[in-house]
Amino acid sequence: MMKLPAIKLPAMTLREWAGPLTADLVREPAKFGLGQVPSHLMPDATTTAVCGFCSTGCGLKVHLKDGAAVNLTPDPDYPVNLGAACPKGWEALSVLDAPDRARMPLLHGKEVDWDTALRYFCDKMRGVLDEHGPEAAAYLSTGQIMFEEMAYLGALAKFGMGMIHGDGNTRQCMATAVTAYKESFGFDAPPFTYADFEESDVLVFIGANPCIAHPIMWQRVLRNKRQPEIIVVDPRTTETAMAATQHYAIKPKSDLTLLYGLAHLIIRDGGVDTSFVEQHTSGFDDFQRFLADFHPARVSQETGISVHRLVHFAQTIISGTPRVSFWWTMGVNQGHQATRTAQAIINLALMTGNIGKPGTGANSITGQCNAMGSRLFSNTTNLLGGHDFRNPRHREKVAAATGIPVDRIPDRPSMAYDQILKAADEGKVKALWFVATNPSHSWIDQNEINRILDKLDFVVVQDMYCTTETAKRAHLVLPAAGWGEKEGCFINSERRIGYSPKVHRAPGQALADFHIFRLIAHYWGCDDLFRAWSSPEAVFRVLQRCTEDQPCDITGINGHEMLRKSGGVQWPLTRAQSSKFEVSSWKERRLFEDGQFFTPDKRAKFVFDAPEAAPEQCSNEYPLILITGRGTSAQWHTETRTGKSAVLAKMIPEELMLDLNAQDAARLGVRDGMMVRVVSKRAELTVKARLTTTVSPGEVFLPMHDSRVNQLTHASYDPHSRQPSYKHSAVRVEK
Ligand SMILES: Nc1nc2c(c(=O)[nH]1)N[C@H]1C(S)=C(S)[C@@H](COP(=O)(O)OP(=O)(O)OC[C@H]3O[C@@H](n4cnc5c(=O)[nH]c(N)nc54)[C@H](O)[C@@H]3O)O[C@H]1N2
Ligand SMILES: Nc1nc2c(c(=O)[nH]1)N[C@H]1C(S)=C(S)[C@@H](COP(=O)(O)OP(=O)(O)OC[C@H]3O[C@@H](n4cnc5c(=O)[nH]c(N)nc54)[C@H](O)[C@@H]3O)O[C@H]1N2
Ligand code: SF4
Ligand SMILES: [Mo]
Repeated sequence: MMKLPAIKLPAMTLREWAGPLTADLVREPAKFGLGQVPSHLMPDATTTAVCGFCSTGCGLKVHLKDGAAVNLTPDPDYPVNLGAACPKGWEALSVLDAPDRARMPLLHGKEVDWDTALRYFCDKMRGVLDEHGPEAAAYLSTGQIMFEEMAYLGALAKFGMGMIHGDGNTRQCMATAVTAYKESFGFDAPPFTYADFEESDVLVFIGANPCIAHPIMWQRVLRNKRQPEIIVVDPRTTETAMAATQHYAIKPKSDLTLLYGLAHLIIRDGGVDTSFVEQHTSGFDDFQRFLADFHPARVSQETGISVHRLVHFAQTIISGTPRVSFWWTMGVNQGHQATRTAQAIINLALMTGNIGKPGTGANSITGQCNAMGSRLFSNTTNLLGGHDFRNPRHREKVAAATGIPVDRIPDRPSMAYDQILKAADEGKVKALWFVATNPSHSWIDQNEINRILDKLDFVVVQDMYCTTETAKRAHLVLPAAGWGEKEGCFINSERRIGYSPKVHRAPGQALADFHIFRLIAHYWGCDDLFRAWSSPEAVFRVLQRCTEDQPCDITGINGHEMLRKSGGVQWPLTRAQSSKFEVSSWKERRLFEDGQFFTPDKRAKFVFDAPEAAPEQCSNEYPLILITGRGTSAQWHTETRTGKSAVLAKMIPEELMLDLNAQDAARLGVRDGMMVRVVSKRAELTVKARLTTTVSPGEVFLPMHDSRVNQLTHASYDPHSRQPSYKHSAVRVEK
């Protein structure tokens, strides 16, 4: 038999291989070169901003000299981060000066002036829409521009230019949570506030790796003084799993069975909060009958967790009726039964009465800085303000609030992202307009999307950088200003609306997305419709009117100024609330304190379905499951931004590494550091093997940040949310 290669302890190997641990970076940023002030540039003024990377939404103090940013530091007074920031936040300014910033519009790769670019854009788009109808052109938006901009895009494309379809990269990310909440609570309403991290007795993280992906949320967990149990459900032994008190390394995509198994044990062992269930929920009896089959022996067999440990997990949630909060991210949202899995988490919170109280909740952590803004204001699946395109009363209301004639509002929602791409493949969609997203790298089964993009009549990419994989395939590139080069608002994971100012000049002729949309409205000839949409703040006011009487009502916010002064405001804030509240009481608010949900009967619903096997299973030819996700706290998605920082470059592995369990490596004769081929039915890549115990035998892991990884992934989707299942593809590894 082959000798097993020597393995070091996982914590050590992670530190050696993946660079410094996030916790060190947060504690001692200067040691890693973060936040250095250039000595010749001593700032003369300071303003505050909200970070434009992840959905934590940290407050940053931006230090200015002669009105321009020279440096930044985390804001100690902002209620989110309380003076901490992760490496990306610290480096937010330096990535703005990269040499590959888009400075001029590019038409077929050649620089042109804005007038030429905008005429071309309007001629081409109008040509497609006139000749082939309103379904022939679509836009694909983002969770990474300000929501005033995002709303302008959605309104311009649909109400102004007459498109029916537009989706966004939030489909890749948040569609599952949206669908799950809507069905269970009656509205897409994450109930929590970050104080819940500090106020729980038990925190359960399912398919979430906050140490890497939301490091400052993790800092909030570390502030918890209740000596909490921290439970992590993740097939991999992540940094977060290492820091947890209990780690359940389940078989990939067996979460639904696990969660039903826990519900079964909670009922068996008398852990149900019957009074909450009777007063505030519906469907529990059917759920209870359904759970009868999920006895521990079966659940143990299907998840790989022993019966003894399942019982311990269930007991941790119920014994002594602790405050339990449940947190989930992409390990749940990206799956073939993602919506039901998210709802199985919601069901656990409901049946144990863990909602609407400090330290509780069924809490979806969002991803991008403004993913929550896109859920309310992107005008893609929902009509502005969480309304329904199909509902004539909603169309009337939004028409009145926006001043747009009602007959310009489509009476149906957009197709989902994958359906738009399918229609493009079938020749029904001829033109696509991408704004602040890079799907040639990030979309599932990448060779397919690239094949489809190459057939289109017209591809427009509006981005900060002209070198993105998608921009390289575009007929027209529109150069955009980025975070810090324009103003507007983001909504973070806890529903907090924060304002970010302009502190840096955009390069060349790059323009704020907001101004690009205004110019397009003008060149298209529909600027009359948007007369009231003259500035981000004016759009903010329009959007406030759209939210009136919705669960996300923000009519009580007195403009951008109030957001700047108050450390951000969580939705809702109605006029009535705002006249009644003191500023100090806005700092932290959670939903459902009165047990009233947004469904017609005000009860939260138990929703469930039988578990099914993932579509692509292992075979003799492809015996390993490929999991993908975030690599380090210094890398952001397709690396267009973070890849430009010399400081961040020192914190990441030099090349793409495949995490491979030592047992599998021994069987394959692969040694640590050897180059191997990873082969799926769709493609093969050559990468460096990293032998580790952080993945189980039979599983391998690749970070999503390398542009090749999505060549391997198998395209399947949750049927309810149509979110791609990025984390379950069959592969083999060859020497
Ligand atoms: N540094 C950094 N931070 C980021 C981002 C970034 O690119 N870089 N992106 C932001 C965005 S948009 C998002 S959406 C979030 C994502 O934040 P996370 O969801 O926390 O990150 P991921 O690494 O994609 O996935 C989380 C975990 O799911 C696990 N997982 C895989 N399959 C399964 C499964 O079947 N069951 C369970 N229970 N777990 C599984 C993976 O092993 C992984 O550790 O991060 C945000 N923050
Ligand atoms: N295999 C695998 N693939 C995944 C995932 C996974 O876990 N595994 N996760 C998925 C998830 S959760 C997500 S959110 C997606 C992210 O996928 P993408 O959205 O494609 O990733 P980003 O690199 O964030 O792309 C954002 C783009 O917007 C540009 N940009 C930034 N700011 C601005 C701005 O203000 N204006 C304009 N116009 N452009 C701007 C950036 O330069 C960049 O090109 O990836 C998904 N893909
Ligand atoms: S945790 Fe997220 S919001 Fe905070 S500094 Fe890092 S990237 Fe920015
Ligand atoms: Mo995401």
